[in-house]
Amino acid sequence: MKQRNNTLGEFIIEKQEEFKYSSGELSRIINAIRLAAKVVNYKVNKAGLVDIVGAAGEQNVQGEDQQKLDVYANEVFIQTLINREIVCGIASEENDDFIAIHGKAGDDNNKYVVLMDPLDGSSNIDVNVSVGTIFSVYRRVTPIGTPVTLEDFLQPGDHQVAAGYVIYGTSTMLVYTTGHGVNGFTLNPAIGTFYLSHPNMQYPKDGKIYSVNEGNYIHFPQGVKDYIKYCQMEEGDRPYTSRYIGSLVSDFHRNMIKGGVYIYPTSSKAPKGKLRLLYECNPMAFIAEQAGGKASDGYQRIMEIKPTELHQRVPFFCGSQNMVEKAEEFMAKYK
Ligand code: P6P
Repeated sequence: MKQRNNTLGEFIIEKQEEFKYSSGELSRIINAIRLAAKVVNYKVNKAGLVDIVGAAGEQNVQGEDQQKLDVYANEVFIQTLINREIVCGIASEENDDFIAIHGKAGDDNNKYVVLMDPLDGSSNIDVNVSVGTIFSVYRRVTPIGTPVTLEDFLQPGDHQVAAGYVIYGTSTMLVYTTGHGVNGFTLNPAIGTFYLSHPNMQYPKDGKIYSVNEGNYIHFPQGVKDYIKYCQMEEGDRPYTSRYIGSLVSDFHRNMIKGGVYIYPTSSKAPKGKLRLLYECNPMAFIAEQAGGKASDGYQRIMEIKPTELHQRVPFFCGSQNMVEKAEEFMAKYK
């Protein structure tokens, strides 16, 4: 059947009935993210032209130099969500603590929380490599009408009601799921409209691309070292191709279209891994599983992990099901 050239706005309205518990608030969250993505996209595309490139001189909670575009993107997404009065709390990679949001009437009646990495891969901005925004949405677990608490954010990934990313690349795309498959929308910058360009995205079960920072090889667990050697062996459809952009959203997006696996393991330099569970791994895992892919920490499903800290890090193995499972086989040998 010819896919009608839906705009994101039309798509959200059409799918509204799928949000059986939502009175339209979840749709309004996606719409808020749609607007913020356009605003950030405009600045990202101008980054080389105006003085917002380069470190802001401050450091974020991760101790990483905060690029001005990081700060800008964080403020745009936070403000857009606050203005729409649809969430009761926001957690961001750029903020030490979560942000409690009270309605204009000072109420706490909104029932969703949003967690995000407003500009992942921002160290690539100065070298003109694509970057992305990652977001994750939960229903709050504490009583509506009471102030949001840390408990509302420390939920396992299986409780997500929506997750997605924006990739600011050769074209700007918004890819998201609400638990009913994964759909990708491409921005037409001339008119500022997202069009459904990638309906029902599926992770190929197999692939020939592995994405890992092999510069850390000597620091990797033996199971990861063995898997990398497996990928490099001359046998069957191997050796695979190594592709690592250094931007999770970009590597993930390419692997979802072409087939592949992304691995950020523990290492002696990153004993718990580098990626954050709440606003990088869980949302990408939700998308991966909804597209028929897989996401684990090398041993268990990412979305089963019960979070204990807002910015906790986990090892991340994500992508084509058969490739993740092969990597897990090597990891299991040394458990
Ligand atoms: P490394 C970007 O900082 C990021 O969080 C991911 O987007 C990316 O895949 C990874 O870290 C790159 O980390 O240590 O390989 O430079």
